[in-house]
Amino acid sequence: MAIEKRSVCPYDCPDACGLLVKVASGKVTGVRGDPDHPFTRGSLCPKMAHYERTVYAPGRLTRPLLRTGPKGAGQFKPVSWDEAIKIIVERWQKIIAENGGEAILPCSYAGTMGLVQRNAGHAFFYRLGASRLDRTLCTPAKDYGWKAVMGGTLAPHPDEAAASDLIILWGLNALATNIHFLHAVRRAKRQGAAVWLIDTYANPTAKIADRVFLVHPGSDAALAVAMAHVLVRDGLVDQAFIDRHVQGYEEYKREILPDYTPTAASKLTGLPAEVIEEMALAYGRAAAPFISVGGGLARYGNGAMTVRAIVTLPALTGAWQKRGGGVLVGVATGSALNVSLVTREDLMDERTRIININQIGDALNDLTDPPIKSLYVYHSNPAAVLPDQNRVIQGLLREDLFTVVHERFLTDTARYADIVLPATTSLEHSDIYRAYGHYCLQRAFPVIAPVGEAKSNWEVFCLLAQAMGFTDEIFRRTTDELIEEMLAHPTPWLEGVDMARLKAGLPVELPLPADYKLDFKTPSGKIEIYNPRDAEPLPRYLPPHGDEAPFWLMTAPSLYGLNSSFNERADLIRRRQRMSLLMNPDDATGKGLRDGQRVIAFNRRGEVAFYLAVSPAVPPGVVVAEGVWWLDYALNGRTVNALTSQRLTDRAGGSTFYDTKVDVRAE
Ligand SMILES: Nc1nc2c(c(=O)[nH]1)N[C@H]1C(S)=C(S)[C@@H](COP(=O)(O)OP(=O)(O)OC[C@H]3O[C@@H](n4cnc5c(=O)[nH]c(N)nc54)[C@H](O)[C@@H]3O)O[C@H]1N2
Ligand SMILES: Nc1nc2c(c(=O)[nH]1)N[C@H]1C(S)=C(S)[C@@H](COP(=O)(O)OP(=O)(O)OC[C@H]3O[C@@H](n4cnc5c(=O)[nH]c(N)nc54)[C@H](O)[C@@H]3O)O[C@H]1N2
Ligand code: SF4
Ligand SMILES: [Mo]
Repeated sequence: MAIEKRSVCPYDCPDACGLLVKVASGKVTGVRGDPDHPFTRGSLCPKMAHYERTVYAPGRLTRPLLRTGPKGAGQFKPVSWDEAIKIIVERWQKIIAENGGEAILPCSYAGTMGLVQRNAGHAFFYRLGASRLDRTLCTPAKDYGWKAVMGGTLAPHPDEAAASDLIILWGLNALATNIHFLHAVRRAKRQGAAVWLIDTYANPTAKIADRVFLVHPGSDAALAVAMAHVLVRDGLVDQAFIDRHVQGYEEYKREILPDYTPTAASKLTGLPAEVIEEMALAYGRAAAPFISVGGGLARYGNGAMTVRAIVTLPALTGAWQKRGGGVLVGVATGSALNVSLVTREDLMDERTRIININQIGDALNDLTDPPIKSLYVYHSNPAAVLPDQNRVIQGLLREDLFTVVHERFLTDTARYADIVLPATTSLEHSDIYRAYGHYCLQRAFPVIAPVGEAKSNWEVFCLLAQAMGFTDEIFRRTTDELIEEMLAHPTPWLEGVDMARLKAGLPVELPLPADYKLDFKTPSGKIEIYNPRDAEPLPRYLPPHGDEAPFWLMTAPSLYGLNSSFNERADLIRRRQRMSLLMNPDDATGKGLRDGQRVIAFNRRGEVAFYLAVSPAVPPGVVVAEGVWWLDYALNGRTVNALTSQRLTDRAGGSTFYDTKVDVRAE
């Protein structure tokens, strides 16, 4: 007889859905959304509706593997865990003796968002003295932009958007990446709210928007500052709110806004000046406008500044004091649990060098003193998801690089490994999850036993620590003991939480203080349009990096994949169809290209073959490649990140995936 057990979706998605998992005779037979989850309310996205197909996918790794063929050939033989751990530790001890601990580099990212398994390697690698990794692949520039203006202010509760009369999805493909936010959007719409999408192409979310505004890639700051120009010019600002809560309004008005007329911004954004006027007036006249900002517009050389310019808007109209008004950049509840009990930075003897994850391609090939001699990858697929794929693969091909990959599947990266270790899925290990799109916390217990010989991230680091002779007590704890320890550590967030529910694996919502939206946690206690701590104290438009090529390349999310996850799923691959490049009909005609033919997108970093999909959803001068495919599906042995670059954002060392230009030719 089947029973249902609670769990949490572990993926890197703002929603962190509550799951009810059907189990019969020790096997998962189905998954549905947990109707008792306060934010996700019983629905799941198409990717997770059949999570059991991922758990039992034909490609699931069940035993440790040792490379037998050339690097990258994917030829391995099974070995025991004891053998695998022994090979790793002997090789590392030799590397440490010859080159020092910094010759070893961990590479992990966001395959699982659980606080223990996600951070499982930190204590071990600090203790080992390995090089450190700056994990800035996703949206550090977006977070920087928010903090530069708002400091540690709490984000508005996403469900508040239900009370808004104008919701702006600013570079957010919510239908693919944040579907449960749409619950509030739909409620607002039923009460007459307008919904706008501001994007670089009419992405799938366009169909739920009343208006779609397409801007030139990397130009949103010009739009935001020009909207501010009109708001001030036409007296649509809330002077009382500004006097009380805003720092730097006069400087912004005097030094920045005069240059940003709608006409000037039109040249940068491509939007007609009258449309910019219309947008500003509608924003200024809305009773409670709510902006939700996506990550894409921050993945440019000017990303942090763009976000600052957008975040400034509700300060001008006083939208913060209205129910339903404000701007949501991301929910930050990182301090709810004391994760340093797991990460244990104190185990680091000497501060070792830091390598930016976006620049692993160069680091693997160019670093000396010491060179990287070993890469340990867990819950990430760097060969597919990092920028500048040719450089990353060039590094992974090095005969003298000892690569270990702990994975659920034989990914693009695992193919280049010397040792592959099988990983559990989230249904096979414990963890505790927070979310970056809402205020819930939830603990998850294993629902089934590990498939084959799979082990969790934490278990593997405990084995490695023992084999290395590390006697620190932490490496003898279990995942559940670490979770209990975090839960026993008081934090302001946990006060007022029903701990019995949380410990039992039920979703709990962290309580928000009354009036939190007007409690501006910045050094001045005000919204800081003027930020004296930044070398650029006022928001303005800065140009993105760009490239010498005619088309901007949008490396946009897919509805049926999540970064490179879900490529194991035949059902989802069928829905994604094939590696396509979307192009505007006039551009295709201009290039003499036909719908459906094979083309090569290229720039100085690489060449990637796609099927051309001619589409009016894409404006001229832009091409779109949705989703990150595994190399198994590549047409010419490379996927989209062979085109993207290792350049960083203006602040916070972030990725610049969208700041990429290419040319296109027939294959
Ligand atoms: N189905 C699905 N869900 C996902 C993911 C996925 O890959 N697939 N990824 C997960 C992860 S790790 C993250 S970080 C989030 C990301 O979630 P989002 O923030 O929604 O996704 P982004 O990749 O940032 O892209 C959002 C939109 O930004 C647009 N965009 C690009 N450049 C610009 C610009 O200059 N201006 C404007 N206005 N728009 C621009 C893109 O065209 C795209 O439509 O989603 C998570 N959820
Ligand atoms: N071109 C382009 N590149 C992108 C993006 C894009 O939109 N376009 N998005 C970027 C963004 S926003 C992000 S956040 C990154 C994401 O980059 P990654 O975090 O590397 O994400 P995934 O591609 O999902 O790969 C995660 C891997 O972890 C494995 N895994 C899952 N759970 C576990 C576990 O418990 N243990 C172990 N050991 N393995 C596990 C999965 O099988 C999967 O292969 O990609 C970035 N790269
Ligand atoms: S990927 Fe996102 S929307 Fe889909 S089930 Fe997981 S948390 Fe929910
Ligand atoms: Mo991300």
